[in-house]
Amino acid sequence: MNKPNNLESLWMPFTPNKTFKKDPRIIVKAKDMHFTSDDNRQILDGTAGLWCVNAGHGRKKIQEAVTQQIEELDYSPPFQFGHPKQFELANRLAEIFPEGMNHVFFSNSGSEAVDSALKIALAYQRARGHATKTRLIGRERGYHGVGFGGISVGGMVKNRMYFGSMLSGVDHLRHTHNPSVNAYSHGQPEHGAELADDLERLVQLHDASTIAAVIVEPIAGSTGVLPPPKGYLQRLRDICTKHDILLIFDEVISAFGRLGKATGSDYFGVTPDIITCAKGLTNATIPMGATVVQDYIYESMLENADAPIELFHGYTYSGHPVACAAALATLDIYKEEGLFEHAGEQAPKIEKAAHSLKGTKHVIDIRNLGVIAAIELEPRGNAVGARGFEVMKKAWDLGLMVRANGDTLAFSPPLIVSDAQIDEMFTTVKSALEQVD
Ligand code: PXG
Ligand code: PLP
Repeated sequence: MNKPNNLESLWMPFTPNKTFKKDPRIIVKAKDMHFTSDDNRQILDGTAGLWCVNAGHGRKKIQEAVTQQIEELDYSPPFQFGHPKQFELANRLAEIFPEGMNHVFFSNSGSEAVDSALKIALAYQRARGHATKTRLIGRERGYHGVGFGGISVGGMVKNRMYFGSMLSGVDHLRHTHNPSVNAYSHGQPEHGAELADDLERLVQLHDASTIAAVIVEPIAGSTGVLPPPKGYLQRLRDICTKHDILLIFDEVISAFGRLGKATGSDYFGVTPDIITCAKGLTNATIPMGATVVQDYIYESMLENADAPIELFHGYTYSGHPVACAAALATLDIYKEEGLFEHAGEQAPKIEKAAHSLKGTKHVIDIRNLGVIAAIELEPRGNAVGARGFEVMKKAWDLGLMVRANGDTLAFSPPLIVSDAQIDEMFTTVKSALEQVD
C-alpha cells in the first residue's frame, strides 16, 4: 500500500503539518541517486536525504550486513556488556579520524552525539580538577540538533525561542556570514578570520577559568551553508589552546566525505579536542551517532574517576549491533569505492555549476565547499522562507529534491553524484527559480 489514507495521526518533525497534509510529498522507494515518489516519478536526490545518504541509496552491502546482524545478534545491552562489532567500529573510526582521537562514545543521532560531547567536556574538566570550568560557548546561527544542550549552544532563533531558558551559563560567538564583503565567494570566504577573536572577548568577560568548551560546526550547514572564513578555524583553535578551553567540532554534516576527506578537521587541517558525527556514519540506513575524543580526555577521565563508572552517561541503544554492522559496511563502501576522493573530484564541478546561477532570478548569493552548495534567494517581502519553500516544491514537481533552509537552497547530493547529475541539479533548480515569483 503506497498511499496512506489518513495522514492525521502523525505529527511530522520540522514540517508545516497543515500545509503538508493538504499537498503531501510521499516517497516510497530509493535507489542510488534517486527517490521514487508515490505517483511513480523519479526524483534526483540533491540532498542525500538530510545530508546523510553519502554512498547513495539502497546499498546491497549494507542491507546484507544489517540482515545478517539481526539474525546473529539483534541486540545486546551496552551497559556492563560488550559485543564485538562496537569495538571493531570504534577502532575503524580511530583509524580515519585525526591522530590522537582514538576513543569513541556511541549514541543514536547527531543531537545525542552533541549532548554526549557537552557532557563529556563538563565531566572531563571536573575530573581534571577544573570544576569551575562549566560554561559552554556556541555560535550564532549554529545548529547542534534539538536536545536541550544542542539548542542552548545552538544559534537558530526558532529552535530556541519556544523552549524556555534552556541551559544556563551559555554564551555565543558571532556568526561568520558577511555578504557585504564575501558574497559569491568560491569556497572559503576571504574575510572574517578575526571573528574568532570573539572568544577572546568572552574570556575577558567570563574568565577562562569558567569556560569548559566551545562548539562550532566547521562549516555551518542547517543555517544555510556558511563555509568558515579562511584562517578562522585555526584562530579559534589557537585561542582555545591559549586559554585551556576544549574545542568541539560538530561534524554531523562535514564528516564522512562531504568535504572530500574523512572529517572536516582533516580537510581544514585543524584538530579539535572532540568531534561529533552521525548521518553518513551508517549511510543513514540505521540511526547512529558518535562522539570521538582525544586520548587525553579519555585517559584523564579513567585516571581521575571518583567512582568505578567513569562517565554516568549512555543510551539503551549505544553501539547497537545492527547500527554497528551498518556502519562497518558503510566504511567499507567509502574505502572500496574511494568515495571521499570522488567527492573531492566532484567539488570543483559543483562549485562551477552552482556559481553559473549568478544572475538568475531571485539569487543574491551563492556559496560552496566540497560536495555542498547553497543558493540564497532574496526573501519575498516580509514572508521570510516563503520563496525558498516554493522553489523546493517546484523542484520536487520537476524531479529534484533540494533543501530550503529559509530562503537558502542547500545542495548536498550523495558523494556518488555524476557530472551529468550535477548539471541536472542546477539546470532543474534554475528552471524552478524562473517559474516562481
Ligand atoms: N549537529 C549538526 C551540525 C547537524 O547538522 C545535528 C547536529 C543533529 O543531528 P540529528 O541526527 O539529531 O538530526 C545536525 C543535523 C537541514 C537539516 O535542513 C540538518 C540537520 C538535521 C535536519 C535538517 O539542513 N542536521
Ligand atoms: N525514559 C525511561 C522511562 C527509561 O526507562 C529510559 C531508559 O531506560 C529512557 C527514558 C532513556 O531511553 P534511551 O536509553 O533509549 O535514551
